[in-house]
Amino acid sequence: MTSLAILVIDVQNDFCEGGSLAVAGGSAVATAISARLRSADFALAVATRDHHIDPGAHFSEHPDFVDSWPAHCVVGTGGVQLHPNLETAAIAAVFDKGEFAAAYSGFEARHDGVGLAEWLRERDITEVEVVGIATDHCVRATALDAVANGFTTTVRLDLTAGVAPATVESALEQLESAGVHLVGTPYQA
Ligand code: VGL
Repeated sequence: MTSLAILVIDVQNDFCEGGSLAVAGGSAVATAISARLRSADFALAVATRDHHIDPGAHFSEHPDFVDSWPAHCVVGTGGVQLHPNLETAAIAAVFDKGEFAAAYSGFEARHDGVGLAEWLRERDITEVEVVGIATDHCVRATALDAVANGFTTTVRLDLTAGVAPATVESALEQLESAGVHLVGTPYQA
């Protein structure tokens, strides 16, 4: 399993209970991911963060919760920080995305100027396990990009939380037809 990286997607205060765009089950998923990260059953783990400064129409005062959202994960606020239930000891690097435009995929994120795909390839990673928030948005987009970048890709549904049942359902169909392995049962609030 030494070629496996765990990608912890957007487990941030604003996406968990009490945050500005709270996803039901977010803080429980953070705890469950921490247990996964304590196993030694992977080569490395990274985290991504939504990291907004002025992402334009991604924020709205009248959000549709599909393409526009309440302000969230704004740089300089507590909401952008990783949730305290997420143990970060095993996380090798944090990748940030979305400063000036919507960025759902972790593959749009950068760490010290290096994109995620390049960073993983430099470390001989060939397989990824995607976990985090939200199943129907950033987890979905990250897993689709992982496959498109040639990584063998699994989403651990028991380590994800989704915004809405209808979009989770269509996300799972999309992931399956893209060749993403789906493991576990989605968290239901
Ligand atoms: C996300 C909605 C808006 C996510 C980000 O992390 O899945 N969802 N921005």
